[in-house]
Formats: sequence, structure tokens, C-alpha cells
Amino acid sequence: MKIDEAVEIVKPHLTKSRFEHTLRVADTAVELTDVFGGSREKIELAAVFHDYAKCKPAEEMKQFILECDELPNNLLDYHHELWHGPVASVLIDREYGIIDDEIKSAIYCHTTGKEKMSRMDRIIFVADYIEPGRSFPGIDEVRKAARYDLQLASWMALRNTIQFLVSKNATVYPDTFYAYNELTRQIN
Ligand code: DGI
Ligand code: FE
Ligand code: FE
Ligand code: FE
Repeated sequence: MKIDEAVEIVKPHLTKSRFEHTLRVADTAVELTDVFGGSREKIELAAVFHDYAKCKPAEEMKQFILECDELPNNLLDYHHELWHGPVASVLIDREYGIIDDEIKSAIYCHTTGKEKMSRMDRIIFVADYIEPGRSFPGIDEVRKAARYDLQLASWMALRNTIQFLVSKNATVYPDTFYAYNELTRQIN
């Protein structure tokens, strides 16, 4: 699928601000690809579709997860914010025939992270976190790291997100801990 076509498909599914975020994630992901390598076309497609399901009602996503053999039902034990990545990874296949496993994986884990993230997974994960419209505490440090060390930037984003969730007394999806623990061992 051509990128312009993907952008036109995604646009009506998102609010204006979410659509603009999506375009910034795509630009940021391409910049990261220029530094760390990988397929520009595939990264751009993954970025354009990463929040495809973000604006769907939680109840609709819940039913979809229950009925879908490809998605683990334990997602439903956690915050509904976590559902849109996994749901989108299946929908783009069913609705638009995007069967590329690298793209599907990057979309699947863009919120939570996971163990053994590929370069593409990490690029989408970090791009979603550092795109220029974001202002999380500690983001400048992550933006700096993302210029030279994708693994370190991924680890920082995971650490910051876990810290944020814990400070809110929120639950943390196991994949987020798996990703954080794995990278903590690797960078030390
Ligand atoms: O969809 P976006 O707003 O672009 O960004 P996202 O998909 O990364 O995240 C949505 C939010 O989900 C994120 O700011 C924190 C929240 N969240 C809730 N529970 C968890 C979680 N994030 C992670 N990584 N792990 C969780 O368990
Ligand atoms: Fe998202
Ligand atoms: Fe299921
Ligand atoms: Fe996003």
C-alpha cells in the first residue's frame, strides 16, 4: 500500500489532533530509520496505522478482543488505553490486507512494549513517545538518547511510563515489565 493511500484511509477514523499526532509519529519514525536503518516504507506504514483504532469505543474493542483468536483476553484485565494497538494490528490485516508481521508487531506493541522488540518495534515505540507534540516529564533526555541509542531511548520511555503509572497507583501490563526488565539487563 502506498503511504498516501494509508493516510487517506486512517484520516476519517481519527480526531484532528490524533491525526496530526499520527503524521508527526510517521515523520519521527522516518528520522529514526535514517539513523538506525530499516525499511522507510514499512516504518511509515506502521506509523500511519499505529493509532488506527485509538478512537474506537472501548466496548467495541472489548467485544473484538473477546471474539478474536489472535488477541489475548488478559488485555481486558488492564486499562482500555492498552487495547487499541493490538486491535489495530488485526484490523489492518482483515480490512486492508496488511499481513506484514513486522508492521503488525510494531503496531501491536506500540503502547506496552514487549520482550524481544525488533528494531521496527522500537522505532515506532520511541517515535510515539518523543514526537514533537509530546511533553512528558523527562522527555528531553529520551529525545537526546534517540539520536544515538535506540535501546537506551526505549528503556527510558518504558521506565518513565512505569514510573508514571505507579505514581497514579495504576496497574502495569506484564509486557511493559518484561520489556523494561530485558532492556535493564542489556544496558547495564
Ligand atoms: O495512543 P497514544 O496516546 O499515542 O500513546 P500510547 O498508545 O503509547 O499510550 C496510551 C497510554 O496508555 C500511555 O500514555 C500510558 C497508558 N498506559 C496505561 N496502562 C499502561 C500504559 N502504558 C504502558 N506502557 N503500560 C501499561 O500497562
Ligand atoms: Fe497509541
Ligand atoms: Fe481473545
Ligand atoms: Fe500514538
